[in-house]
Amino acid sequence: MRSPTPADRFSFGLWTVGWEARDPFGEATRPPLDVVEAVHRLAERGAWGLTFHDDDLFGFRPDESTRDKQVGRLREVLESTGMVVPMITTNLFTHPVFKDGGFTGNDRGVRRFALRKVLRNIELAAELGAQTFVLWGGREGAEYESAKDVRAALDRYAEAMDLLCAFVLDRGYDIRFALEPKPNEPRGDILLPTVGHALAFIERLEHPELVGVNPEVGHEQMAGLNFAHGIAQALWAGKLFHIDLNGQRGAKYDQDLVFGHGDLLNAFALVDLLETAGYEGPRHFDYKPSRTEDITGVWDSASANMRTYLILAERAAAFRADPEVVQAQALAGIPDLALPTLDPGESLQDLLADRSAFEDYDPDAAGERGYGFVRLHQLALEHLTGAR
Ligand code: GLT
Ligand code: MN
Ligand code: MN
Ligand code: MN
Repeated sequence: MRSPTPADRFSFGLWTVGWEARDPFGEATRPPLDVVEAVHRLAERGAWGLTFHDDDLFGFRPDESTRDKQVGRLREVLESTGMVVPMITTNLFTHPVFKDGGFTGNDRGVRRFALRKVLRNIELAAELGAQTFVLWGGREGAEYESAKDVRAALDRYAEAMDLLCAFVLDRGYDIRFALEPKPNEPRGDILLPTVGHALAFIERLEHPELVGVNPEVGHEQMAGLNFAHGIAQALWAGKLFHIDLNGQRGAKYDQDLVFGHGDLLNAFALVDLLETAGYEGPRHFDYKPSRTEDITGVWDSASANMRTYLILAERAAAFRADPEVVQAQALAGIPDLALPTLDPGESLQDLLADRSAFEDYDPDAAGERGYGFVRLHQLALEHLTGAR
């Protein structure tokens, strides 16, 4: 397998490799990781970009000199390594002030503070050339129905997004927003819980063209959904602005495993989709090196994400190129689905007049067709596992 290169556009959150592995039951198992060290180690492994929250880089409410110093250190290491910052995001979840949410907290002062914190970080995104601004609303939600007026909360969410879009337009920044859905954790129920909810929300905003989604593999899988299907719909809607790749094993707490270390067949389908659908955005890993790992394990796991992606891309290409697969796809009717159901120029009236479509159609005969989907999927599995 070839090594990753910047042309692959692999990026990592500073909070991923930098996770000290504190969980609800135990303290940190690893020391803090400095941003300069992180960028060097990622660059030497072939990564292209670093992403971060404001708090990851300079903490919550730093004084101006600390903030400037940290941004300066980041700029320097970007310059010396050639790494870029394709995406920035704001932490609206760690500090107690956000315990009932940022944009949709019941407390109006908290909402105004949250907006200012995000606006400040959008300025930094513009300064560093980041073109995507992610918003994960992990604290936007509730544990109890009686605690949140969900329709009012959605009004406030939309109000916030409209303000952020107006800001970017007013300043002339080349930045688009990507909403990251998650069904639950840390809140009992999070607003905009899935890709579908987010897509529907976006269409009701004042500037839908500036807002897309940043789906995370594990988050959709926590909701029992097919991630590759969700991504296909986001692509179809022109809304896949960014993506968080990782692994999740079933509907349980958010595992943030290495990409491919969860549902491997779905990861295979996903890479096949991204590589063939013309997605040109970052391949961003949002995983957590497991708590059992020391720093060697951190860097091994970072490399594992990129290596898995490249392996799956290679296997997916081999799958598509296999003549037996092409034949099985034809038998399964895969190419036929791309044909419009009506002929070019055929009208609804023509369809209504076409006896072969209904009166003379033999549904029983059509119902006897075998599609061969199982054989086709087995061919996929054999390519994926290297058996073919
Ligand atoms: C947090 C969350 C991730 C989001 C990050 C962006 S923060 O780690 O669990 O899924 O992508 O805010
Ligand atoms: Mn996650
Ligand atoms: Mn996460
Ligand atoms: Mn994520």
